[in-house]
Amino acid sequence: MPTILVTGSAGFIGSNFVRFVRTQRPDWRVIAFDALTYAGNLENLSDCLHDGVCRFIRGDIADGRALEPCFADGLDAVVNFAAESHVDRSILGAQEFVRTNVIGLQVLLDLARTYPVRRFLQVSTDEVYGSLGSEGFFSEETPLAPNSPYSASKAAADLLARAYHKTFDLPILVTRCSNNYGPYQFPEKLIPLFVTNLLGKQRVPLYGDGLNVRDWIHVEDHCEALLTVLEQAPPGSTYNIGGRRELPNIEIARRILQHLGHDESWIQYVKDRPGHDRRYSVDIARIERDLGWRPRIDFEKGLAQTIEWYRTNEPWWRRIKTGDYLTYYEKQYGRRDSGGRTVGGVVGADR
Ligand code: NAD
Ligand code: TDX
Repeated sequence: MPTILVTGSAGFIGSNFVRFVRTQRPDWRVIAFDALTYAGNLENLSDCLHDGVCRFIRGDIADGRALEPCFADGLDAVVNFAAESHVDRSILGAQEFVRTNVIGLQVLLDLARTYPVRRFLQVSTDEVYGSLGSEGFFSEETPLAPNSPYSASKAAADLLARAYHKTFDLPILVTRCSNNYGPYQFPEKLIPLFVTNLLGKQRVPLYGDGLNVRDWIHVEDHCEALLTVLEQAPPGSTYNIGGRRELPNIEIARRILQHLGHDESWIQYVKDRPGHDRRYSVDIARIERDLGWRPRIDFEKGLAQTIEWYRTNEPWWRRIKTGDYLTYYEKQYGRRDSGGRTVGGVVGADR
């Protein structure tokens, strides 16, 4: 029975991936590891922790002592989602981005040298390629040219992963995905921020001229692509993942406004993000050709379902907006956070 370590498992994509693996590969043991930073919310995994499939460990990936017992028990695969992931926060301060996204990965990679694993998947982003004008797209051969402290830290991680494959023959896989949307996304990112603001009768802040373009993919399509790469891709390979659905931000805003019955007076144009990448567009020919994966979820349907998910799950995002979610772990499991980021503790079934 394979055992898989999923780091960053209480965040948006990590928690969706744990849920996806649980349904698609019910015989796998899942160790869900997460520091529970502001972006981590154990509520995202609440339906996964009591069925005997998944075990949760609170810990920091930059702390080898917290991670070592997981590796020492024997792992088949590691999927690393753990990261500081919000571009705007990286502009306010880059230190945590370097610590988690670069040093955290180095700690994980060194443990994978000491305790070999069959597969190590580093979840990266299309932002490492930088920005495009109105023409062209990113292929896996496009040179890395990151523009934000966030994307620079992710690019550094990609290069470190590559070096550990070349130097130590570690079975590294790297995926670079475009912008995700779907349930459980932290409401500081574009789509959940706009939806929850409007549900709370607040206007939506659109940066600059609103014409920056992103390539959108539903998180479930991303999870399916990740599982495909994990199981089928040759070690040392890199795959782009995307939704083939480019839209300027103003169009995202319009669709959300329309769905929720508001007009464009609810848009508030605000100062642009410094270094704001103009356009991302991901060429996914390699994963389609080599591994037979393609995105399946229609954007209009996926967006409508996502907006309805936020409407139905108002208590979930209200607890985030008020800060109550930060005490969920302690309330559920009676453990005290000493203020450090390496509080140990295991909850859920021990398999
Ligand atoms: P997220 O911010 O929602 O979740 C990140 C998780 O990592 C949180 O649960 C947080 O607690 C955890 N974490 C942070 N620092 C940690 C540390 N030091 N040790 C252990 N856990 C830590 O992010 P997300 O949107 O789910 O993104 C997951 C990954 O996918 C990231 O690596 C991101 O770069 C990448 N990615 C995201 C997108 C997107 O559109 N959201 C697109 C492409 C790639
Ligand atoms: O309030 C806002 N107003 C606005 O106009 C916010 C939060 C964003 N925007 C714009 C900036 C971007 O052009 O919307 C676009 C999307 O912004 P984010 O949701 O912050 O995502 P982005 O910066 O594109 O990065 C995301 O996709 C790639 C994730 O946060 C990254 O983790 C991932 O790697």
